[in-house]
Amino acid sequence: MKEYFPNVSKIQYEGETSTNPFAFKYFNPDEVINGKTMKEHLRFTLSYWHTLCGAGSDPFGSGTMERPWLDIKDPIEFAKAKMDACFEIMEKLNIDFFAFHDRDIAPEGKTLVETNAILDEVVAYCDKLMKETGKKLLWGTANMFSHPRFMHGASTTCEADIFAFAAAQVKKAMEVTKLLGGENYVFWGGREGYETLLNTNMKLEEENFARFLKMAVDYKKKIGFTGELLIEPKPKEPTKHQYDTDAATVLGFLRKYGLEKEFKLNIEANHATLAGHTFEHDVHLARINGALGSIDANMGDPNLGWDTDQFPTNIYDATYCMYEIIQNGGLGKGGLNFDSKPRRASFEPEDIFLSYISGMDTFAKGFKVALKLIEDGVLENFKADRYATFNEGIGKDIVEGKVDFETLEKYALEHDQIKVKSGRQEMLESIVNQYIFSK
Ligand code: XLS
Ligand code: CA
Ligand code: CA
Repeated sequence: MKEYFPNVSKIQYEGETSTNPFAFKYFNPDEVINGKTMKEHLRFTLSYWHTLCGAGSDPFGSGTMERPWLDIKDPIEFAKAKMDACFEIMEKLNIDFFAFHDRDIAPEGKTLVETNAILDEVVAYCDKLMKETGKKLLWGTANMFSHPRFMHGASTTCEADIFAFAAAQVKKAMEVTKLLGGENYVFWGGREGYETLLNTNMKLEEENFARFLKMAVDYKKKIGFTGELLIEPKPKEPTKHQYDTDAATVLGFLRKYGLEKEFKLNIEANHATLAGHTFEHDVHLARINGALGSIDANMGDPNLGWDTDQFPTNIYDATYCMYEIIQNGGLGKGGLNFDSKPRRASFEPEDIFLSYISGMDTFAKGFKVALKLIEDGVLENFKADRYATFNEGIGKDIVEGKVDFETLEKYALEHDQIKVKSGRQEMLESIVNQYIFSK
């Protein structure tokens, strides 16, 4: 097989004193922690769309990315070359999983029949490489946002024929995901939203969205796909109002339509922050509702109001995210998918590797910090003490549902000289810093 990145050899762990940019400083894949290797804990995943398809274009300029397969003219050969490159990158970075949209791995043909045939050919090639290398598919999904036919949405479109087309596309994408042993199937509502109520029947769109998801659940069961179905919230971009705004909105929607047992959430950092939350807020909310499925690991830029999908280098975000994942008992079938892309000016092939190294090291370090914080119980002990009044007396009665407003009024009239305690936020932040700074 052709080597696409001859200048980069397999990335090794050299430890935090290393000055080699092409080495891991914190991610030591085979280091065993609590009975599992770091690699098993973190389940790092390559995002096919950014890594193999991202051209580096933006609204002001064309693509910049130098990629060694760009001169291949035949569309199928082009697709297979990208697949080869994908496996080379995973091998060199010690990444076990990848994730894709149907249209990332194979181009569309002139008809849906032709498109499906092209997809089958590339999937067969992918299957062969997976069997040879042991690499795994974290999730598959359908791209129902790039093609102009989806300008009004896919399952929330105003055109019934488009709804049917979208259903056919998801059906096929689920089959392909199952064939490749995918551990999850993701729904990100690309154009499932709207721009103006002047032309939108939101009630019908929302109901159709639920109908679509129900059909997906039925089909999953019919074909015996045992992976997890995940919904990925995002508040805006491309549409002004995306229906899957954030974790809370999606959980409410799923409950309204009786779908809450069928779906978990794929939480993306940059989407949580665009929704006005912290990353850890949405991860935490998913966890305490038993719905934490997987993570799209990236970060936005607080100075830019859009989905910049940067490789995650923020140690606080990584630590707080890993804190939730550890408390969740891991991610199960989920993983840490780098839905991240190098900046437009980081255009050389080597930048792919440098970007992944930065993200992987950040999460590896965040994992260790979070684990230590949990083992030492610093934050959880503080929280337990902060809420201790609910463990006894009137607090216990409240929690156990033994009191009503009248009982509580009687109690309050007799206990109205109350002393409350400080929340100690700065102290806790300083403790977290200490755990991050100390070796
Ligand atoms: C776009 C989303 C998308 C999903 C998969 O903003 O992040 O890439 O992860 O469709
Ligand atoms: Ca994403
Ligand atoms: Ca994104």
